[in-house]
Parts: sequence; structure tokens; C-alpha cells
Amino acid sequence: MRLDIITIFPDYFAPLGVSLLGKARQRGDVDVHVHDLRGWAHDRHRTVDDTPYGGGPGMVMKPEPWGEALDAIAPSGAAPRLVVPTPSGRPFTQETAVAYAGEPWLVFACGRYEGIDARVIEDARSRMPVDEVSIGDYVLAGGESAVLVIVEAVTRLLPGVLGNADSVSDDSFAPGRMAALLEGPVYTKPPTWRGRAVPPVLMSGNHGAIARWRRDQALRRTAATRPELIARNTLDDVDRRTLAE
Ligand code: 6GU
Repeated sequence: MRLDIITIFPDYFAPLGVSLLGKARQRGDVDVHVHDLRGWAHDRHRTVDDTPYGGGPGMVMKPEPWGEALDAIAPSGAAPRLVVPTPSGRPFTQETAVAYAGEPWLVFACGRYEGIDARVIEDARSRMPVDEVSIGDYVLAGGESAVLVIVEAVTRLLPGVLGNADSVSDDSFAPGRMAALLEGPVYTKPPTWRGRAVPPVLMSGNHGAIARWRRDQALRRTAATRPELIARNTLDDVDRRTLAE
């Protein structure tokens, strides 16, 4: 998978060199290119922003550097998916992450200030698929931290990146039986710590009982912290009894 990131703060992406993704890059499983938008600004101050038409606070990113950057990174004929992080976008979810993990090439356009001149996105849509996505209902100062979030959510799904393919399918929000349930508590050694014992069922060796206990914990945690998610699950009689307790 190839990832291009266009930003006025290339240093923001230093974390992409460490941990699982850093190793995936060393192996050549992921090819990441970070570009400084100011490289496509041509005045002495390398200006990338200007005042908004119609007035109002803040600054808007000028279209010309963005147009040139996108032309250079995705020349005509090449059609990556362009991902534009913005609080006005569609919610980025685990489903989006799974879809992006199946794409060969993603380009991320990080806006700062009040956003990017809208014509840049319109123009890009004439030659490549474009998604405006939001990572949640709050406002960030720029798209950079959202791109770090999206890249981590996507690349950990790539074959070989996580190391343990099973831990992906058990995730909270993973498609399947755990579709919209939050994962319950986890434990490791020692069996008793500060007087607190690990739930005995986890040490019983009874895999059926363990799976049932984990599902019950997930159901209870979801009902307590994200009750709106319960309706998205297919519940059987045992599930309903757990939730009624
Ligand atoms: Cl994706 N970008 C920005 N700038 N702010 C956000 C966001 C994205 N998602 C939530 N807030």
C-alpha cells in the first residue's frame, strides 16, 4: 500500500517511523511519502493561506499550491483515493478503515486554518475518488492528527502488520459477531494481584464458557457506556437475559 501525505507540518508525521508501522515500512509492506505543501508555493514567503471571501474569522488555504501538489503526486491517469480530514466530513469508522485497507493508494490532504478552498476538492473529484472524513464530533486545529489516527487504524489491518491476525477479528467494532460491541476486560498473570483475583472462568480451560463470559462482559460494557450500539447487534435469548440482569 502507498500513502502520500500533504501537509505544511511534515515533522508532525515522525511517529509513522516507529512501532508496527515503522517496521512495516522497513519491510516494504507500506510505502509512505510525506510532502511539504510549501514546496508548491512560489512567492518569497511560500504563502499557502489567504483571507476568506465573504469575510469572517481566520484564513483559508489557497487553491494553487494544492492544485499543483495533487497534479504532481497523482498525475493524469493515476487515480489514488484522496482523503481529506475535516470536521464536516462523513464519520470515519472501522468499516471505513477496512475499506481503506483494501485500497492500493491513499493520498491525504491536511488542511489547517479554516480549511481548503472548496474548488480544490471539486477539481480533484473530476479525476479521482475523494472522501471528506471526520474522526469525531470535535474540532482539531488541523487534519494532521486525524491523519495519524486514520493511518494507524488502516495499516494495522494490513496482512502482516499486526503480527496476530486474530486480534483484529476480536476488536471492538470488528465486522462479524462482535459487530457493534465493545471489548470487555482482559487479564494476565499473576492470578491474584493486590488481593484481586482473575475471574476463575478464564482459568477454567472451558473455551465455550470463556467465549460466553467474554460476550456477556462485552454486552454489559456496551450497554453501560454506549447503549445506542446495542440496537446494532443481533441478540439471542442468552444475550437478552444477560442484558436484563
Ligand atoms: Cl478529520 N479534521 C479536523 N481538522 N478536525 C476534526 C476532524 C478532522 N475530525 C474531527 N475534528
